[in-house]
Amino acid sequence: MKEWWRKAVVYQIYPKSFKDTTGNGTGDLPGIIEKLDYLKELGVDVLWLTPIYASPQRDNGYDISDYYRIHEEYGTMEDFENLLREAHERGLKIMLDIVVNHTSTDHPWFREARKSKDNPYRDFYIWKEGKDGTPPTNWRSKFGGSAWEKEESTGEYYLHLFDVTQADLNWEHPPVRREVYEMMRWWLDKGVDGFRLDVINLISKDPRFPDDDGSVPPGDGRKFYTDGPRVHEYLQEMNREVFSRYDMMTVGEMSSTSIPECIRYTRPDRRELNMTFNFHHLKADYPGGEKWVRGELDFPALKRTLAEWQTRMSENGGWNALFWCNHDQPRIVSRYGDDGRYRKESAKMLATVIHLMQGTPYIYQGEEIGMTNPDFHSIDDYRDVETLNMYRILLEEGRSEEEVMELIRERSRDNSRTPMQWDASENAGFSDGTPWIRVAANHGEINVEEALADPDSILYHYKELIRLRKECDIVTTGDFRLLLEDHPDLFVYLRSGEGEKWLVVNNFKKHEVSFSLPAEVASLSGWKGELLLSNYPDSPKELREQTLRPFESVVYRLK
Ligand code: TEU
Repeated sequence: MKEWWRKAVVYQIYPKSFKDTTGNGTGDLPGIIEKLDYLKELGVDVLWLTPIYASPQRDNGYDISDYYRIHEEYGTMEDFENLLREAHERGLKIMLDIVVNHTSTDHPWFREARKSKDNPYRDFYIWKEGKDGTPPTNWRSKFGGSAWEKEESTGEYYLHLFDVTQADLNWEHPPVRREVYEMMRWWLDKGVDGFRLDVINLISKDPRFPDDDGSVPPGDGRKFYTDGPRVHEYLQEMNREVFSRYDMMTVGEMSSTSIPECIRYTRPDRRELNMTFNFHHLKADYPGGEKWVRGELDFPALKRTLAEWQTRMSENGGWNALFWCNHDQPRIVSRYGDDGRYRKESAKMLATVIHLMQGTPYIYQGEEIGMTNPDFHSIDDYRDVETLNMYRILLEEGRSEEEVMELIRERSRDNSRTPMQWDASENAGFSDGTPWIRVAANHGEINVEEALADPDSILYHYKELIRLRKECDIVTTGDFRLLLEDHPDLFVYLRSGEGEKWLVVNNFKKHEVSFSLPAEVASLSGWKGELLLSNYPDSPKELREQTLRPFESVVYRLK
């Protein structure tokens, strides 16, 4: 099918935490092969693997030291080729994570570059003189601290928007771009089917490198490199040199981006990317956009944001990647749902909300069984570089240990990185050794084995959503309209297309809410509705005024 990616469902695998077959406590490629039948059964089409390349693992593989080798703990190139073959035999596609905003400082390019100012690889990275003993600009790293590190041997600073061991590549330098395109083609020639491009909207920096005057929050320098001056030119070149030559899919991870920019990135006639991830809906519980401050979900803001991205992208020919979870985000059921008494109901409701919007949905490992944040209490249980940096920085700022740990429990990226829960055994069936990060204590109740045995499980709800998408084109092509915009508890929307209308009604609250038909629906001729999907066994079969129970979600086909 032309543009098959519009109708596809993607499943994200974090290999480190998926399935260990060697007993070293770290997941691996043979572990993924072992679970392909499970993924096929779920009904997904594409598997996105977060980085599997050689890496010192300071940032779990987002710090690459060799783009052409498999990280040892994950297996060999032969294992990768087996995975590709086994996946393809089952009709599953493989998407790799491409990290080219930066490399590890262990990459041979950087090892050369740091040696001297006239090294042939010097310009692969971004070097600047300091200003009277201070860094070249006041830009902040996304993981805390300055975005510049002084290299003692030459006295110049290099830029790192992330960890100090993740040096930003200099995209202005043509040999960098040539190397990147060649590497991409090398993997595509092997048979991979798509790329997820890490922070790809950060690759073009303002060549003036100005200080951030703080006039636009958060004032950390991002306005000088986010959706930067040459980013569209680079992506068009990448498309010409690489993507256009293969039948593949591309999704760009876009940090702090905007709707107009994402329209530009994804409009097919511009020949850049197929779709983008944006994070605005996952900041609805960040007060003032700040991650490291506790906050409650601003529900009206969440609805407004999702609806705006739906309608404006679609009206202008753009395409969204739809998601609640990934390896950087806390578990959605613990965040916008309820991970206690209403775990099942709220996880299903959230799944319905995201899967019935327009775009290509992504499921992050464990989301389909309603995995929760692990509720760790000691900083020693955490592994993530950002979490450990912020722990130190927040304490230095004078915040109390208790407050900092509370924040970390809520916000840490490790919330989603604990081992996949396959069964109720000691390490959740993830590993026979000691897992690299602790398994969540609730794996006795929450695991794949249990979900497969329970016809009412979250897993089967996901399966049903995937089936609906496959069988009914309205899910892919229909228009989206937000209804009851100002309702404080309900997220209601209407999809229209293919000669049908679907009404999707979701209670985001832990209490009962009475629902009466929005005027737009009541005025439709006859407005008889047939129940297509719900998350309670006895939701009304026909559409009518009703009382929605906590987190109840109902979907009607209107006739
Ligand atoms: O993340 C980019 C990114 O900006 C975030 O989602 C980041 O985790 C957040 O700002 C921290 O608060 C991507 C990867 O998904 C992430 O795992 C990597 O650490 C990062 O790029 C660097 O490669």
